[in-house]
Amino acid sequence: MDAKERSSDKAAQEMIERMAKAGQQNAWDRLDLQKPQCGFGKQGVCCRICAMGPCRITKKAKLGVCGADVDTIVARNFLRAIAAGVAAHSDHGRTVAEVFIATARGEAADYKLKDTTKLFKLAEEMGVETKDRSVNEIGVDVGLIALGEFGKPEGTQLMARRAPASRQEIWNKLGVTPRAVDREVTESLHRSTMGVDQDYKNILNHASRVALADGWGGAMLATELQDVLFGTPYPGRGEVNMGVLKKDEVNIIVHGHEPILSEMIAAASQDDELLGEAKKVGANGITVAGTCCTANELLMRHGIPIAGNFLNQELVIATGAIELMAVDVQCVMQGLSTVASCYHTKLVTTADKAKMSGIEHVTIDERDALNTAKKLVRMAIDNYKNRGDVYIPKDKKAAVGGFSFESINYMLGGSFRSSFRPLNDNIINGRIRGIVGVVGCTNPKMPQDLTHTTLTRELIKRDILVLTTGCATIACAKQGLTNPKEALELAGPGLREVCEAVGIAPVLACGSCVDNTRLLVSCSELVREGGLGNDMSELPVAGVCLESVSEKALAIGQYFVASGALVVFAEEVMPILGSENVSDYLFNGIEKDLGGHWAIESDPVKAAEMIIEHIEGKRDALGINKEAERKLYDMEDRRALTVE
Ligand code: BF8
Ligand code: SF4
Repeated sequence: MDAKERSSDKAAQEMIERMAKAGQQNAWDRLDLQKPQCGFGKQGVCCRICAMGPCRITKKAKLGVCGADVDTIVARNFLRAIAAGVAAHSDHGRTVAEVFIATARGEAADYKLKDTTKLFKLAEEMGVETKDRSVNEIGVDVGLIALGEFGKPEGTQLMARRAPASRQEIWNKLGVTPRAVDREVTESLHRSTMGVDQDYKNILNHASRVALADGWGGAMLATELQDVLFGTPYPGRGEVNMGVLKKDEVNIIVHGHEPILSEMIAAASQDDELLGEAKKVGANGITVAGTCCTANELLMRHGIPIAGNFLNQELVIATGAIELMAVDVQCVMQGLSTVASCYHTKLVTTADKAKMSGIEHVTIDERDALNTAKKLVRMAIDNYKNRGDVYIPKDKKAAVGGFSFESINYMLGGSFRSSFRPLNDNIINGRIRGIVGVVGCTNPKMPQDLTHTTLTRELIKRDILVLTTGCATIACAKQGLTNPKEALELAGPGLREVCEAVGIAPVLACGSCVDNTRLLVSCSELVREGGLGNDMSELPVAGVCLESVSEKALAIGQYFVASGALVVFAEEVMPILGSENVSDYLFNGIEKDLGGHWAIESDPVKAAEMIIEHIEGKRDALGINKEAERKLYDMEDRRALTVE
């Protein structure tokens, strides 16, 4: 297959060709070798939960050996995938909580509770006394309460109280208000084992509950605690794509998800002693760049460059310019070890729960984090002399990141009174038609980045503000869409006017995948601010991910649906179509229960149309389209009067 069909990213195309010439394999090649992929898996109709199986549902065999029907099997698989996604985000959150507590207790000297304003806000929300207490004392209590949310024996998620009252009522009525994360994940596995829950709607209800434990629990806590620990992001500049690598410097890639590691490597790379050592080996400096969500975390907080998203991870190594790639958890392809072995690149795993066979492991211990990071940087410096042939594509774009909930609030409301009011007003007056979250991965089944960027262009052209997270953010940034200068040219007149006045791009980079919770908090605030209905399901908003890869994306999709939003995925990545009942419930029926629903569309332009129609429908229902029309009519009237 031609490199252009594999990726819409020019730098990636060059690297794909370079790897092909060298006879090296990447994800696209492995996908080709997997073809044709299993139709049963794609439809979600294969079950291997018990030893009477594996069973798969066909025209001839309509039931599994235990008698499970297609609805049960598809729903169970969907629930299990979501539970795995929830476990991933939430385990990340739990690690952050542990480091947070160690920091507050003074056991992790290299970290600090940086954002005390946010700490005090969290303390208030959690009922932690702040009067006459030190930051660290408050921090210990906040950290312990947060850690409790993952496994507390009783009660529901504290963060779920951030949702509008109407939303909480809907959850309570349906019995899906999330309890402890561990409990919801455990119950997901229990319910979906052989011979337990056999009512697809009941299974899907729990899919909502476990997903909500992520969105309004584990992942939200990950974001909140990271903000306190590393600083709440505010808009800042950075650069994106492989052109950020430097031919004459030691290049280090940090890849994965938890900023615990990358924050320290970024700090270590600025150490004078290490910079001196780099000089001694003939390098002009040390460049740290990120891939995947870790990259978003670093761009958001420090403006550290991004080398690429999920499908770039192998390509980056093939530049021959990477001295060391340090990985922690999630979305780390095992294929990296093969590519790294073709170059001088040292691949190092750092999380004890995520090792790779035959790959060096250096544990990041929070009690000695900076020294561990320095050790890794030193390994990179030592490796500089082993470089062979280097080819770095030139492509890179200026990007702006850093749109936390707090910074959006600040940018819009100004320094005197941070507020969502101007955003609500501009949605009501129709300059901004609505808000869409363009999120998620890059999948070799589709040309890399193309659906995210085509869709985003369509949306901003039609005056829809785009908030983006995860690898979709990097896709947009690679094409200049998060850069106000370039992107404003592509925005519709209303959106452009608002963005120009505030000084932002029409596409706001909101961070990593756990940071999708920033979007939930923003939706909640849109309701609270007033004028856009009483519940999140009334808002002119939607979420979309057409290049999804990970189970985490399904968890995110489900918690947005269960929070009242429309969520659009591509058919190729939605393993539920084997059951008409499950599909019908997720595409339609669930709306009656939770106000949101799933939809399938693979074509980005058609997906944009679908979303716009949904947004206009919500606007009609709110009566704000009528208001805008009436205003226009009044103006015409007035003009007519003046002429007379
Ligand atoms: O959590 S967007 S490929 S990197 S799963 Fe993975 Fe998907 Fe990228 Fe981050 Ni999110
Ligand atoms: Fe087959 Fe039922 Fe066992 Fe699944 S649980 S493998 S459908 S027998």
